[in-house]
Amino acid sequence: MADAAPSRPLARLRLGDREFELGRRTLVAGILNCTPDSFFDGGLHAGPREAVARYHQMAEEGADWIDLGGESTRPGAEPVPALEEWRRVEPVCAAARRAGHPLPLSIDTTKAEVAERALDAGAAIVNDVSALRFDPRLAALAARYRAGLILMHMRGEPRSMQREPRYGDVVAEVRDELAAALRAAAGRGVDEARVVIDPGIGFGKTVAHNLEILRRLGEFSLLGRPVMVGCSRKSFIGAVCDAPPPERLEGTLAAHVAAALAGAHVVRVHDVAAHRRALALADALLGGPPES
Ligand code: HH2
Repeated sequence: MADAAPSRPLARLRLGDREFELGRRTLVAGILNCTPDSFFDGGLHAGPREAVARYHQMAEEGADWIDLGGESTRPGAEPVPALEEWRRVEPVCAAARRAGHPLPLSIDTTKAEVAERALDAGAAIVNDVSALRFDPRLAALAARYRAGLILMHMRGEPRSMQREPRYGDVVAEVRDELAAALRAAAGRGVDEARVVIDPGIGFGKTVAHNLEILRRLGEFSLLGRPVMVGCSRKSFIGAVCDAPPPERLEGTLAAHVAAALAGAHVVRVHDVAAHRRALALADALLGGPPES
């Protein structure tokens, strides 16, 4: 009989001098938006004290890394000046450093000025939702600091990306555009072993496009890099589950379990503890822990 069990290819990720094998367990990147206007947690962690408390809370809940952002990229969002963006995230970078970086920190920015300050403060990964389109200097910077680099796919820019996005074959086109971004990164000195790819759920995609990407996520493994996915409380979940952002946890867990079974190595989430529990099941189905 054919083996119908889901599987996930292992993938290696280099950060600094260290090399990690991804895929035995789904990694959880906890979202920490120090913004007044993010679509779900906007304003909740905008103050330094709340942001630092949230960092420690997500670490205790079992996050594998923290993705720190100071600019919302929700549809329609306006860009924030680099200095203001850095002012928002700096207290968390400082607190993480004081705590001896118990978890790797990724800086979710499209600006080299912000990324450089975060890398100086000890961030290990640059999360670029424009895949080097907005600020190509991010590539040389990531290379110089020997940091990880997340290349996320987006069509257009946040201000306008949801105006009638069109694709022929969305998976093939997103994958080809990510392949081109990977080549551009390598051309600017980035070691491919440091790159994570992300199809950019909700970034210039309709509900149908997002569902198609999740269904066929396994096709992204052809690029040979770890795959990250971020569905957390996004509007396609609202559309499918008929729920506003505060009521999208169950849909988010379902989407991320499906993503893990289809090959995601990392999921980007607002709700760390709930994901740890849900993903334990996905990982068990994939043949990983628990061992007993
Ligand atoms: N989604 C958001 C922001 N950054 N980075 C990656 N790699 N993948 C994603 O899917 C992704 C991302 C948008 O979500 P959120 O940060 O929750 O909201 P906002 O942009 O409003 O701050």
